[in-house]
Amino acid sequence: MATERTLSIIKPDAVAKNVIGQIYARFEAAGLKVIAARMQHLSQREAEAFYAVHKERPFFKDLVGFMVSGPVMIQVLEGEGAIAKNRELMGATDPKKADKGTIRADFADSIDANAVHGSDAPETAAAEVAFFFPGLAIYSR
Ligand code: RTP
Ligand code: MG
Repeated sequence: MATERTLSIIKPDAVAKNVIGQIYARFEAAGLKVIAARMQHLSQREAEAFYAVHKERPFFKDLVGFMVSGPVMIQVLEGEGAIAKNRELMGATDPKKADKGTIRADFADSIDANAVHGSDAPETAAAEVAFFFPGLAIYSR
């Protein structure tokens, strides 16, 4: 499998719970390397632009409202099959349906406050990395 990069966000609920380190430890244990990172409190416009693919969905307003409710931790993860690996670590969107031992099963409260975001395909990963880290140095060694 090829080395990939994926965009990960630790959402406001998990930042508020003080579990950034525990989530990073899971990335590291799975062989994913943090090669860029920034804590940021997203503006309404930034959150709407980031989640623009969902703008016609009924949950869009709640999703954006939640994402601007507090600071988030944004990172680029690099590793073998990083996109799928991160999605596996995250677990299902609804924490009630997430497998035991996944980030969402262990740290998320609801489908809205679900602890983490992860890119879902190579095209979205490339676009999402560029959205938050345009032209920024990314340290892979
Ligand atoms: P994410 O994009 O945040 O990594 O989550 P995901 O791929 O697992 O889920 P996605 O379908 O992309 O939805 C984005 C976020 O919107 C909220 N959502 N609510 N009420 C609902 O039916 C519903 N569906 C999705 C979730 O917070 C989800 O993470
Ligand atoms: Mg998604």
